[in-house]
Amino acid sequence: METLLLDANTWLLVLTGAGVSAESGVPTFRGMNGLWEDQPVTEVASPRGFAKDPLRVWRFYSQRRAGAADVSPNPGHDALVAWERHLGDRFLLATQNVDGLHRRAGSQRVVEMHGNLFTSRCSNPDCTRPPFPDTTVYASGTVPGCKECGALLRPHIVWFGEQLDPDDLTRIESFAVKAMRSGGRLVFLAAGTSGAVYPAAGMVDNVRAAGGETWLVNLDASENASSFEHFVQGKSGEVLPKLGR
Ligand code: BV8
Repeated sequence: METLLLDANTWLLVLTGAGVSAESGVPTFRGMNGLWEDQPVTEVASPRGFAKDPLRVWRFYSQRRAGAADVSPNPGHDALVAWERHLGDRFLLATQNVDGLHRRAGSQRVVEMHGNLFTSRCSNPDCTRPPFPDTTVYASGTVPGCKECGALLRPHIVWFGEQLDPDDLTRIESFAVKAMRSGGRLVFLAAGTSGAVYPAAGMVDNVRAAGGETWLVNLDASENASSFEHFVQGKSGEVLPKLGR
């Protein structure tokens, strides 16, 4: 297997997707028995779907909240924690995953680009109540209401058609700019993602345009696999612990 050199000159930006949590038992979105198989994504992960049927959306997210609470990080998550401890502020992890497993494994320099299953917020944009930690698995048939304004609560998740948090995108971009300005070697590694969802799927192109090195660790060739210089095929829980040196 190729080796990823993590030396004093390396700045490492990692992007993870559902494949990194698959070995913890969290279902992925696409492919065999993926989450979206029996849930049309527009019906359960979009503002329109929530407006149309909040019960269905809360049933979908409550099931995932319960599932994610029951699983544990795997060696792929642990390898990323070790890389962060080795590289310090020359490491940043951007995750599309909303299951919270990276933080539970010990990752601290994490940007949860698509939000977090264990946070809810008021669906009323004019409400002053900020997003809050919420581990409640709401019983089927329940749509929780906001204590402050009475509007429906919603998962604090970025749905299709919704903008990502600009602060998150700025943090990721600033890391890459700082790496390039330092004269260091910017390395972008994507693991466990189908490369199907933007803007996350476009990160590899941005890094290549900036002259960075690109790696993909995935069970099979992702949609944007051809954009990566290095492709290590395999399970992230097996590949990541051996890849970094
Ligand atoms: C936005 C929350 C501005 C829900 C999610 C440019 C071009 C085309 C379209 C667009 C574009 N820009 C914006 C869009 C529209 C849209 C989009 O990208 N659509 C796609 C379908 C074409 N993007 C948006 O709407 C984004 N907002 O850009 O705002 C805007 C708005 C409208 C129009 C233009 C601009 C918001 C995107 C966020 C959506 N929310 N999640 C939830 O999680 O419940 S995305 C959803 O898919 C999940 O978060 C998930 O993380 C993400 C990506 O999936 P993956 O993580 O990659 O998982 P997947 O199952 O697909 O793949 C797993 C991979 O792992 C596989 O390859 C498999 O082989 C591999 N694997 C499996 N096991 C293992 C493994 N690998 C290693 N080891 C293993 N063991």
